[in-house]
Amino acid sequence: MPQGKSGGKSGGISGGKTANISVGKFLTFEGGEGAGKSTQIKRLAAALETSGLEVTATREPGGSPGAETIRGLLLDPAAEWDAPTEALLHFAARADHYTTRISPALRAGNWVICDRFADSTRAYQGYGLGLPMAAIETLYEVALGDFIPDLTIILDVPVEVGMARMNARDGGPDRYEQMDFAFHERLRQGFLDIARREPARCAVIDADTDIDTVTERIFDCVSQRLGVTLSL
Ligand code: ATM
Repeated sequence: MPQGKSGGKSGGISGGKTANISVGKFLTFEGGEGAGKSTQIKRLAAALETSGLEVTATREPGGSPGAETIRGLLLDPAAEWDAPTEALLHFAARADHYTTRISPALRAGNWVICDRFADSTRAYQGYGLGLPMAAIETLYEVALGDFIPDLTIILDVPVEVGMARMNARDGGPDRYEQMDFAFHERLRQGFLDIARREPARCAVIDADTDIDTVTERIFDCVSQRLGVTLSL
């Protein structure tokens, strides 16, 4: 079960939800652009289901009706949010996502896999845009109390590799994809720094190789850390 409040917010303005009845696990995937999160999440979800587990795959920003509405605001190309406003919107979305989707799924025993979570706010709004980490941690406490993922997988690729993969995709670049190399390097180093600070929660996977090898590395990591047997 997730460490900390184990499926119930015990801190923040929503304090009091301390019931420790979760039996599911909460896994998050993080990384910069072009790291391959979506493909790897699909593969992991399928393998966990094959092993007999119920899986909920979700994403941020978004993942619940309210949070998807906020995602629309965040990703609106016409919007010019400053870093504090962005962080507030991400945590508002996250609080709703947690309350209405993540927590109920964990309590039902599901393994929840989330494409991005709070480490993305630390990386993008903190390391990337310069918002003080203390402010981000305050918002975390308000939105989530002491709830933290059981495992965070950080897919690491050199910036030039991620950017090349991104440019090969259909569709125009979004706001962050347009940012310069230095911004993306701050993101990468930010994610690596988060992993160094929280080694029990985070695992860095070198994703600068073919898709099958990355999947193998992820399955090994999930098996070792969470005690399930997964096969390709
Ligand atoms: P996806 O591309 O993973 O759907 O995420 C949308 C963007 O939101 C992504 N940037 N790009 N491109 C990362 C950004 N983001 C943040 O800036 N802070 C956050 O807390 C989260 C969850 C996402």
